[in-house]
Amino acid sequence: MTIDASRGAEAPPDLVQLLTPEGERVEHPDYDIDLTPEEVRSLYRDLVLVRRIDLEAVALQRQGELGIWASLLGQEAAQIGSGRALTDADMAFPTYREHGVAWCRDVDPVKLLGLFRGVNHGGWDPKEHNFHLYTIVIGSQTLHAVGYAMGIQRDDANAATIVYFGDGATSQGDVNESFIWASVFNAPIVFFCQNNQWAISEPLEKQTRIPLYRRASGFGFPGIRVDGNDVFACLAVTRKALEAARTGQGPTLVEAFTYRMGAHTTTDDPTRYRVASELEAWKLKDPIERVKAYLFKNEHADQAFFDSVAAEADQLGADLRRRCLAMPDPGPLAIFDHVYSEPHALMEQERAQFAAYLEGFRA
Ligand SMILES: Cc1ncc(C[n+]2csc(CCOP(=O)(O)OP(=O)(O)O)c2C)c(N)n1
Ligand SMILES: [Mg+2]
Repeated sequence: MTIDASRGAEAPPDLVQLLTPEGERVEHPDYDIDLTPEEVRSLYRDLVLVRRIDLEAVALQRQGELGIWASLLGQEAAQIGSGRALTDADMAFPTYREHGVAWCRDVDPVKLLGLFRGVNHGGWDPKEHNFHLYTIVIGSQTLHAVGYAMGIQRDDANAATIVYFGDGATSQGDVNESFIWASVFNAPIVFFCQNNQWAISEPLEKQTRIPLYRRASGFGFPGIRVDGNDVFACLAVTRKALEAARTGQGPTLVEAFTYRMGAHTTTDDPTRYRVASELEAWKLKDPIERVKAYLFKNEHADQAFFDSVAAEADQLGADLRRRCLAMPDPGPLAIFDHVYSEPHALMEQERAQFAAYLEGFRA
């Protein structure tokens, strides 16, 4: 396998950026945004808290309390920026890594852990939060999302759909089919691709010969690349794309150019396939540090503010840990629940058989 050590060292062309890694505000003719100091502080708080949720989950997995965890480290801005662009009426379809979007949809973070602890199949009500359950089968949620978008289009709802997927997922048939359906039916959807440069150990070069956002033009809708480590730009670009969807202008592909700073999941060891210098180059583009620098430089926040967010993060982490450990294990027969929405003869038969088998241990 060849490794391109220069990947990520330079900003790619055609990248919408509103906040540099040094925390300088830059203007963009098509994608500007006017944020109050309070709004920026709120985005900073979101970024810090979701990083903390993620860190705590990694620690819980390392201590044997979760079976596996997919870290979002490095992708906080892409998720918070896009997640905060959503209205309550919009619907989001995540992969398994969208913990930051879940935060924006008001999903209690402990509910994210149930699936990874193996105590449920995904612990929230998608309808309550307009946030679908996590999807592990790569790319399949794009088809679900386009179907949903076509539904709300027929309902004439003032809403849009957003679907998240990775760079690797763009090679899946499902994703390409969903692009075609969305395009031809002018579905109100935003395809939000977090290009974190890797699909487990496969680098981006194995997925595409052109920048991913340029794929959209072949399907007949606009594609745009945004600095995925810039929360302002992710917010501005996603907001505009969602508004286009809501107003009958059809789909947009947003490529959030970012980097997976951690392992693919806790079962993965990235030191086996990528060079350390690549990670070091991306650390300089940390999504949280640039917002902190911006707030400091512009005197929009003082040390007391940063300390209070850090204290809130500590408390959130401790609370998450406590509530994770308190999650009850399901009974052995629970596996038969929710397989079908209505009673099902075969399922009842299998449940009875398994109950009888378990009963045999009592004697
Ligand atoms: C259909 C399917 N094929 C293979 C896998 C195994 N798999 C899990 S994650 C992954 C890589 C996904 O990469 P990407 O789309 O870039 O998302 P990322 O994990 O980087 O966020 C693969 C191949 C799967 N879950 N589903
Ligand atoms: Mg990826």
